[in-house]
Amino acid sequence: MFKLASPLSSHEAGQGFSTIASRKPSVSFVAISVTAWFIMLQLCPCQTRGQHGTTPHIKHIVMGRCYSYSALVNPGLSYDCEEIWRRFEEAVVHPTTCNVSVQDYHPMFNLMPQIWPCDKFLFWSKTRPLMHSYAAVLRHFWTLEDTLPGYMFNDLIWCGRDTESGFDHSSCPEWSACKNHPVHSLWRKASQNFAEMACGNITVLLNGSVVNAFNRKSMFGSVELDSLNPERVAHVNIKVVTNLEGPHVESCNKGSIVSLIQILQLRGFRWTCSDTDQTLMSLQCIQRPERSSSQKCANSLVHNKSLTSN
Ligand SMILES: *[C@@H]1O[C@H](CO)[C@@H](O)[C@H](O)[C@H]1NC(C)=O
Ligand SMILES: *[C@@H]1O[C@H](CO)[C@@H](O)[C@H](O)[C@H]1NC(C)=O
Ligand SMILES: *[C@@H]1O[C@H](CO)[C@@H](O)[C@H](O)[C@H]1NC(C)=O
Ligand SMILES: CC(=O)N[C@H]1CO[C@H](CO)[C@@H](O)[C@@H]1O
Repeated sequence: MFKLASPLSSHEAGQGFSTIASRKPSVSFVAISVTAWFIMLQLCPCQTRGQHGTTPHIKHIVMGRCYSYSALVNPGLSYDCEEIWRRFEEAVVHPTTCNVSVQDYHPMFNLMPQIWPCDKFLFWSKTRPLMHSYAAVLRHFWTLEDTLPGYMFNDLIWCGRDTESGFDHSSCPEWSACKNHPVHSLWRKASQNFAEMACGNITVLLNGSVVNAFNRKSMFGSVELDSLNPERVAHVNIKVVTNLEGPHVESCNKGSIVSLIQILQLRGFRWTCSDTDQTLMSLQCIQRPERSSSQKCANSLVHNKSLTSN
């Protein structure tokens, strides 16, 4: 229910999180504050205010998602969910709060091997909501959230306590406060694995309405790009998408996308770049019916009946 500052928006690295601090308030207070938060979230997509503790019931959530994933979402491989939780707990609660390295998660990740079919990998940065509908419409895409670790830890927050063992449920540090933040390290490792496995044609969805659509500090720019293997990846197909109402800040030949293309070229990738993708445009029109009357949407919806372009 609390779709908040997701770790997957780790793709906007360096931000803090927000969730509901768990104390023991009365039921009505909870109801009021939940409502208030909900309203705030509708109004304010800013995901920055920090200082909230480990997500309540994290063990049940993580293990429930693990069982759900192996039984329903992606049946086939079986995972030892109990053991995965144990390794997770060992990684998080032993070192100091701000010092959980990527290596500390290796034992846990070793229990989660996954193989993905080629041509399905979808990477994104600062386009999370649109990415979700895009992946839902073009059913064949796989994102980090479709991997076991992505599925299990999506939207959760966690950290240990410095002085005693166990999770800290009252407050966790911001990402920027730690060299090795427990949440950040897990997402680094998950993103790295995901990118290393990528093969065939891959798609990268970037936001042309922001400065630095391609940001070297984002999870895509700092981890995933460097983990892509030019021998496995046939084409990097970049799609730059701007908000219908603008601003149109970056495009395939403007701004940081140009640097991305340079990096790809230097590393020997073949690439394509599109900033006029009809499917993406139509999706935006459908999601914002109040804008569908705009000329852009009218054209795109009348002349392009089918959403699945290929
Ligand atoms: C972080 O942990 C590593 C071992 O996991 C240790 O070598 C290092 O000194 C620690 N750093 C800090 C700042 O606590
Ligand atoms: C681009 O980023 C802005 C600011 O974060 C966001 O409001 C907008 O929804 C994003 N656009 C797309 C197409 O994802
Ligand atoms: C991969 O992408 C290239 C360039 O966009 C395209 O020509 C090719 O048909 C694609 N291959 C597959 C298997 O999708
Ligand atoms: C009006 C409009 O945007 N039409 C587009 C529909 O889609 C085709 C390709 O799929 C484009 O060439 C048209 O420009």
